[in-house]
Amino acid sequence: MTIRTLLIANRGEIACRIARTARRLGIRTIAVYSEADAGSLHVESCDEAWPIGAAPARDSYLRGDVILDVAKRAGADAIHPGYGFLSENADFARACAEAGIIFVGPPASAIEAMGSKSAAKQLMEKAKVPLVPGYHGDRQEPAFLERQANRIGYPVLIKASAGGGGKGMKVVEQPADFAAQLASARREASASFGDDKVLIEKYLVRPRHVEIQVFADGHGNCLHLFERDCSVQRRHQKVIEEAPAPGMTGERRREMGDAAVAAARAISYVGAGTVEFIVDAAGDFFFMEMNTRLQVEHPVTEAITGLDLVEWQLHVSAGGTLPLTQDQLRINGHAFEARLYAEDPARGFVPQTGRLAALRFPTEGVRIDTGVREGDTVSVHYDPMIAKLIVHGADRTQALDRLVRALEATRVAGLATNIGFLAALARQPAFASGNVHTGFITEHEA
Ligand code: MV4
Repeated sequence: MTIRTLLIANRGEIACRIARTARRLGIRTIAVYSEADAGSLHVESCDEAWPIGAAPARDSYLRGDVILDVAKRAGADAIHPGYGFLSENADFARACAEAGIIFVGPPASAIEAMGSKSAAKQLMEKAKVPLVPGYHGDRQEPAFLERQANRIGYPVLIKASAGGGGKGMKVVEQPADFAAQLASARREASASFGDDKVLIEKYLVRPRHVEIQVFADGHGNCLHLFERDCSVQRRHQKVIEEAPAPGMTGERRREMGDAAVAAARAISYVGAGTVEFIVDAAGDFFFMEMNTRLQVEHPVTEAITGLDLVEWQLHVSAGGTLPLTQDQLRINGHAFEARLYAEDPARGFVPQTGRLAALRFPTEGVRIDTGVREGDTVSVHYDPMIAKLIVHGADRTQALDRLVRALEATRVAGLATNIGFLAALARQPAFASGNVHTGFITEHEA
């Protein structure tokens, strides 16, 4: 199989980034766009563009049926879903396959296997991937779950089985609070996911979030492209990511890499995926979830490996074998990514909308992934991310220095952004020391 025409079922920076690689590979690109995006950069970045509906995502970028129909009419051999939107929609992946169009992502069965946290944990347990002590079985009676919490030991965390990204999580400090927190977790899970099933875990205080990039082909090969540390988050929104993870040893990297590959193999994975772990103060690591898509922060992995992950995705989804073996991969230097958002730090980081009256980026020593240009409007309809700034250096100190410079040389006007917040974060001595964990922002906030 070869991909000659690729439909990009997304918008913004990721659609532009996918189009760039497709172009370089001589692949014709088809953009799709909502009514709000007719004049957008991703439309301009593609060879051809098709309208798919009104501005709200549910009326356009989430319309799998409409997008598949465009793909057929435009003669696309493949659809790249990017991240978000349809990227982890197993029904859409299956519909593509049934229509004879390559879904640039894993098989529908692999997406489904990771869709339920409890089911995923049961699979990971069988594959001997380390799990946080906890209960992830089918029994849901309050008295039974409370006994499990006592067995695990407090504090415990109640998570929605159908959840992800921190939604519906409840920390329980002591047995007296368990029943009320369980009821609350169930209500939230039911309202957010239409499924009130929960699981119980030992609550780790201030863990690091370290994730492993994995890649598999359809011929039984699977490897990892090292780790990213994404600990620096604000309310489960990643702010600065880096690769490799500070403090990682070669031995720990091999263990985590092997565990991530085992996780991918357990669900017959194909394509790019990310296995998320939380790491405690002692350096022990535990499986959290697997994201069955290309992630926002993939450029830091590209920076330290010198590879193009979208090129690998297209190659593997067209039936190719992985271009390299595990022993051919090396980490070169250090990379950071900072996410520039239209949001106001002075007002609780509320998303901002409006016209980007000015938008200027430095051109030296930084990769800018963006889907907007000066004069464009940030609308209420989509994620308010303006750009990702990605820097690379020979070591962490040099890369961090380049990040600070890149942030200082960026100019945005017309709406409030988090640029000052990012620069202050990057200049924090505690950040420079590499002592990052998921409570970092909370603890260093004025
Ligand atoms: C945890 C945890 C501590 N202990 N699980 C948040 C998102 C979801 N993917 C998992 N999360 C967490 N699970 C146990 N058993 C702490 C977090 C957590 C977190 C994890 C990754 C990145 C940022 C975070 C911020 C707060 C809490």
